[in-house]
Amino acid sequence: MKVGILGLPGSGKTTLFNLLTGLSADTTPFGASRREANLGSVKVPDERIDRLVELYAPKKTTYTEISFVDLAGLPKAEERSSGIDDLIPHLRDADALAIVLRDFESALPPPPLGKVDPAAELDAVRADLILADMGTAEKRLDRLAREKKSGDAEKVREFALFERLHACLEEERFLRKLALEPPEMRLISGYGFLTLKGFLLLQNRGEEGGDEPSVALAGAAKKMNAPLVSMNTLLEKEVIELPEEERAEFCESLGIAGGGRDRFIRGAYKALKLISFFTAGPKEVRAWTVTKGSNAPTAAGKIHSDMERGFIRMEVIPWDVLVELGSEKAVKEQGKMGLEGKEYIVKDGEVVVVRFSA
Ligand SMILES: Nc1nc2c(ncn2[C@@H]2O[C@H](COP(=O)(O)OP(=O)(O)OP(=O)(O)O)[C@@H](O)[C@H]2O)c(=O)[nH]1
Ligand SMILES: [Mg+2]
Repeated sequence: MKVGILGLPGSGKTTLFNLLTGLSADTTPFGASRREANLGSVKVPDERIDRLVELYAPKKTTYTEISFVDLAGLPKAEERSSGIDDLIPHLRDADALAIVLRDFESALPPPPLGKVDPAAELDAVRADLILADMGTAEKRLDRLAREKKSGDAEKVREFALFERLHACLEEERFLRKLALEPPEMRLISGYGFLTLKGFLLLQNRGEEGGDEPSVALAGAAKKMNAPLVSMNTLLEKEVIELPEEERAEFCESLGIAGGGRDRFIRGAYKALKLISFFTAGPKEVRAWTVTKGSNAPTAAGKIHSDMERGFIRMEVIPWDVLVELGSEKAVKEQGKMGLEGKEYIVKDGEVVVVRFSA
């Protein structure tokens, strides 16, 4: 699973990428070339795993991972001829997009819109995404207009669907606002529409900003159904470079909560619309990832394809029940273990054992 980091030039994308990954990609102003993309992956912090580890003391612990791609800044309006086209292959490839909004003063580089205005930056990025999708929809519509002349009912239906998409974008709304039916989603899944993806917003603060999200951005994020994280990325990097026992005091002296890196990663995870389930034993405690709403065999297939093919049943215990009662045995004795079939929808935080025939 991959999250693309985008935003206007100099909004702090690469600084964020470095905070997330612990890498040291170049952040000299205007230093990065337009096509350059940095790629790195990070463990998703998860307290539930830590609790399970206390219980099982396993030889090995495996967290889930997300990869992040740091992209060049979107071009400014007057440079639009170069378009966001260069970036689109990277964006299409991402499962969710994180938009970095600059809310800090600095001369180097100056704010891309001439002044610090994160809400306006969000509008600019949104407009770019909508424009890109509009281009995709128009290309397909042109083709379908010709194809549907044959009277092919399927093409006629598809044409009508793409007209709906186009109309939605013309109203400056993201495609994810359309309540599309599963067959419609399947029809358009191959086009890589950007405004269908999950989104996450970062309000990138300056020295005096603190880390409470501003009301205006919180409103915009809510409308987009996107988690919003507010932090000073540069400072957060200093924080995590300190020894753990010094962090709290440092944060307090700066008037920030800290923990921004973890908040952001968890937000990204949320934007991806994923849930985690766990397998736990003395050998390994491990988190697995599956799209929200997946059934038990699909989830089992993440562990091993044989488990999906030969799926019989799934033993299910919510992690907190397991931690509270202290052992699988105690859970079973109290009748708190679920034994679920193929239709069962796996929920976030369940510890499972798959029964299958090889
Ligand atoms: N004060 C302050 N400065 C920051 C913050 N985040 C980044 N910067 C500075 O802003 C400059 C640009 O940061 P980058 O991370 O390179 O920005 P970018 O969005 O990757 O820039 P492009 O790749 O050129 O589009 C660097 O000098 C950073 O040190 C922040 O939270 N606060
Ligand atoms: Mg950069």
